[in-house]
Amino acid sequence: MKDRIRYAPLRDKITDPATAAAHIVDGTNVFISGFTAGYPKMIPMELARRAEQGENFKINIYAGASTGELVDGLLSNTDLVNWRRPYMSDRTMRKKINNNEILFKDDHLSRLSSLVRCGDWGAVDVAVVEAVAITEKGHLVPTMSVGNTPTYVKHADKIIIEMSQSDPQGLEGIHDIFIPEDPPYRMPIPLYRTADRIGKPFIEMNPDKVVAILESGEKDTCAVFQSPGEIPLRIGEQILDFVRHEMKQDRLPKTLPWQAGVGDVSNAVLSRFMEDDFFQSVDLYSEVIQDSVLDLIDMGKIRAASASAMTLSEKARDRFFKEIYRYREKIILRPVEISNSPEVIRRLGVIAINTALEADIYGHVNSTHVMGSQLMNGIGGSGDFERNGALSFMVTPSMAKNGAISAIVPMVSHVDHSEHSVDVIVTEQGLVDTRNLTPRQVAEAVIKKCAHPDYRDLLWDYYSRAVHKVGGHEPHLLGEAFSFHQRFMETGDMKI
Ligand code: 0RQ
Repeated sequence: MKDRIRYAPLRDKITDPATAAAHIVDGTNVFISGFTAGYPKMIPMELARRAEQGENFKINIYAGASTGELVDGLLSNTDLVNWRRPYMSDRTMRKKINNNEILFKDDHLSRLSSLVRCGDWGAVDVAVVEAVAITEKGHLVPTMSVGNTPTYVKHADKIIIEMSQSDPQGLEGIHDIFIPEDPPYRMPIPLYRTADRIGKPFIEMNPDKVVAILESGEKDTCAVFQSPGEIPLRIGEQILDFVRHEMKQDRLPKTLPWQAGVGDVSNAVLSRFMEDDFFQSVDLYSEVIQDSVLDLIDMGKIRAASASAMTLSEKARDRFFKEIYRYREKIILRPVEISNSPEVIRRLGVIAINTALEADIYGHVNSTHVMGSQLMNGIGGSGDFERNGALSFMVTPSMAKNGAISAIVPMVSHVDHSEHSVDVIVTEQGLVDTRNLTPRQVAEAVIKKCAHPDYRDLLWDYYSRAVHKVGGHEPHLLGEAFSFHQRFMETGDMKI
């Protein structure tokens, strides 16, 4: 491990997990690295061990976005979490948040670092971060994600480092760390092309704040990607057909970068690029890089891929690590406030694709709360990209739970993305470009093209009665707007 700590004075800080974790006690604000990958593992395991031995304490845990089983799963199972921010996707944690046992607030990911720097999240007591190296000058080289780590390290009173032995030192050079200015006197972020590097290849760190360094052989829990099913492929195909058509008509420049959220649909869209001769040289300006990006790089189709993290399957991670020097030329990992910056997304003209739980007939979207009340994961970066993209797609299968739920409803039960942020709605049934349609035209097209045939008559019945009985710009029957949801909650099926 000593070769990874090139700043010699810090080698004295190598210690064991119990000694390191002693800096974390009841009420400590713990700010961790991690954005789907690159989160600490040794300290959470040690905290869980203490809890299992009967120590009674709770911590506030702040990450970049979701982490893995060893953080959110383990800490929730051992009842150690008081507050958790931001996005998470762990089942146990989700349950406890919905039971109000864990305090949670959903935020746009791009805003968080700045809020922390302004002190809005309280004191940064301890930063716990995973790294592949410490440079000669005592700066930190992160692992597979950047997230909010630069800000957490900058503002922490104490820093604990988990030095990964499983991530290769070849990751050094892939990161581009730039911390923008804070309100009210913000200068522009000087990023004009996806491939631009505007910062340093390490996170600036005051080595005097480092209280402990641990040797870690633990690996990130890997993503599991199945080959895309029929529905994601159909959605992906329609998006590419639509964009190709817009580009051929000269309504959209050919060089716009793409963003795709996490999950099967994003993977399906990207895998469609492989078979498509029209898209030969693609830029990705996204928040997460998934398996299919490596395939596209191998095919020579990627000019540059910029994100805040790499979320890979085990197989893809092995392949990436083996040929890291080749992949590193195309991939840039940035702080999430840069990868998701509204300013940069708008400047570059990103084509954004994100996933909804449900959309309503007028194009408002719920991505986060099932039946209006139960948190699923959080808004993540979807709002950053949908609101600011040059062209914003919102995608969803037309039905969930074996057809008992329609993803197209009269009125969404929670609003994350309003009609003003969503340009195109896509299900496997069809696609509606809402940009030049009135709300009534949107409703008619969405019912006809996006809703599943099993729900079209019900939706049409609601809409036509709303038009005739109430009228207006976006006609609604307020007493019935949530009748689909109510029916599901009472009978287990939205159909009558
Ligand atoms: O339930 O897990 O019990 O089977 O929701 O749905 O279809 O598997 O889709 O995994 O892509 O998740 C919106 C949650 C979709 C996700 C959401 C049920 C369904 C299933 C999952 P089960 P699918 P996905 C990148 C950008 C917001 C954040 C974001 C998400 C489960 O994409 O969190 O985009 N997005 N971030 O059965 C009730 C409905 C439902 C429903 C689906 N209408 N009502 N349940 N389900 N539709 C991430 C970062 O920022 C890092």
